[in-house]
Amino acid sequence: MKKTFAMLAVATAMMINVAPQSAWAQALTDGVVTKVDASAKKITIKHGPMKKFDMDDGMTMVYGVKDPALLAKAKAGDKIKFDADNVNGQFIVTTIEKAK
Ligand SMILES: [Cu+2]
Repeated sequence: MKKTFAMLAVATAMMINVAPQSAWAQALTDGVVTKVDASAKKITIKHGPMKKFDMDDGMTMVYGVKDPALLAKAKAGDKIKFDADNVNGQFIVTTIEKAK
Protein backbone atom coordinates (compact mmCIF):
# COMPACT_ATOMS: atom_id res chain seq x y z
CA MET A 1 0.00 0.00 0.00
CA LYS A 2 2.73 2.40 1.02
CA LYS A 3 4.78 1.44 -2.03
CA THR A 4 1.83 2.06 -4.37
CA PHE A 5 1.38 5.52 -2.95
CA ALA A 6 5.06 6.32 -3.45
CA MET A 7 4.91 5.22 -7.07
CA LEU A 8 1.81 7.30 -7.63
CA ALA A 9 3.56 10.34 -6.16
CA VAL A 10 6.54 9.83 -8.50
CA ALA A 11 4.25 9.43 -11.50
CA THR A 12 2.37 12.59 -10.57
CA ALA A 13 5.60 14.52 -10.16
CA MET A 14 6.72 13.35 -13.60
CA MET A 15 3.46 14.47 -15.18
CA ILE A 16 3.77 17.90 -13.62
CA ASN A 17 7.31 18.18 -14.97
CA VAL A 18 6.30 17.23 -18.48
CA ALA A 19 3.07 19.22 -18.70
CA PRO A 20 4.36 22.70 -19.62
CA GLN A 21 6.46 21.41 -22.49
CA SER A 22 3.74 19.27 -24.06
CA ALA A 23 1.19 22.07 -23.68
CA TRP A 24 3.54 24.34 -25.56
CA ALA A 25 4.10 21.77 -28.30
CA GLN A 26 0.34 21.40 -28.71
CA ALA A 27 -0.01 25.12 -29.26
CA LEU A 28 1.96 24.90 -32.50
CA THR A 29 -0.02 24.38 -35.67
CA ASP A 30 1.12 22.45 -38.73
CA GLY A 31 1.36 24.45 -41.90
CA VAL A 32 2.96 24.75 -45.30
CA VAL A 33 4.41 28.06 -46.42
CA THR A 34 3.00 29.08 -49.78
CA LYS A 35 4.56 32.55 -50.01
CA VAL A 36 7.01 34.79 -48.17
CA ASP A 37 6.84 38.51 -48.85
CA ALA A 38 9.82 40.02 -47.03
CA SER A 39 9.19 43.60 -48.19
CA ALA A 40 5.59 43.56 -46.92
CA LYS A 41 6.62 41.50 -43.85
CA LYS A 42 3.94 38.94 -44.62
CA ILE A 43 3.85 35.19 -44.89
CA THR A 44 1.15 33.05 -46.46
CA ILE A 45 0.56 29.74 -44.72
CA LYS A 46 -1.73 26.86 -45.61
CA HIS A 47 -2.55 25.49 -42.20
CA GLY A 48 -4.57 22.89 -40.36
CA PRO A 49 -7.30 23.63 -37.80
CA MET A 50 -6.42 26.31 -35.21
CA LYS A 51 -8.91 25.88 -32.41
CA LYS A 52 -7.84 28.95 -30.47
CA PHE A 53 -8.98 31.17 -33.36
CA ASP A 54 -12.13 29.10 -34.04
CA MET A 55 -10.61 27.95 -37.31
CA ASP A 56 -12.10 24.49 -37.32
CA ASP A 57 -10.96 23.68 -40.82
CA GLY A 58 -7.68 24.10 -42.55
CA MET A 59 -7.22 27.17 -44.75
CA THR A 60 -4.68 29.33 -46.48
CA MET A 61 -4.18 32.78 -45.08
CA VAL A 62 -1.78 35.70 -44.96
CA TYR A 63 -0.14 36.49 -41.66
CA GLY A 64 1.93 39.39 -40.48
CA VAL A 65 5.03 38.59 -38.43
CA LYS A 66 6.00 39.66 -34.95
CA ASP A 67 9.66 39.84 -35.94
CA PRO A 68 10.78 40.13 -39.61
CA ALA A 69 13.64 37.74 -38.75
CA LEU A 70 11.01 34.97 -38.63
CA LEU A 71 10.66 35.26 -42.40
CA ALA A 72 14.24 34.08 -42.83
CA LYS A 73 13.29 30.79 -41.15
CA ALA A 74 11.02 29.62 -43.93
CA LYS A 75 10.52 29.77 -47.66
CA ALA A 76 7.70 28.79 -50.00
CA GLY A 77 7.13 25.05 -49.92
CA ASP A 78 8.53 24.53 -46.41
CA LYS A 79 6.61 22.45 -43.91
CA ILE A 80 6.49 24.30 -40.62
CA LYS A 81 5.01 24.33 -37.17
CA PHE A 82 3.94 27.77 -36.08
CA ASP A 83 2.05 29.81 -33.55
CA ALA A 84 0.19 33.07 -34.01
CA ASP A 85 -1.50 35.79 -32.02
CA ASN A 86 -4.53 37.83 -32.87
CA VAL A 87 -3.50 41.46 -32.38
CA ASN A 88 -6.47 43.78 -32.87
CA GLY A 89 -7.95 41.51 -35.52
CA GLN A 90 -4.66 41.01 -37.33
CA PHE A 91 -3.07 37.58 -37.23
CA ILE A 92 0.61 37.77 -36.41
CA VAL A 93 2.99 34.82 -36.52
CA THR A 94 5.02 34.64 -33.32
CA THR A 95 6.90 31.36 -33.76
CA ILE A 96 8.11 29.36 -36.75
CA GLU A 97 9.80 25.98 -36.52
CA LYS A 98 10.81 23.79 -39.39
CA ALA A 99 8.76 20.59 -39.34
CA LYS A 100 10.67 17.35 -39.86
CU1 LIG B 1 -6.51 30.48 -40.67
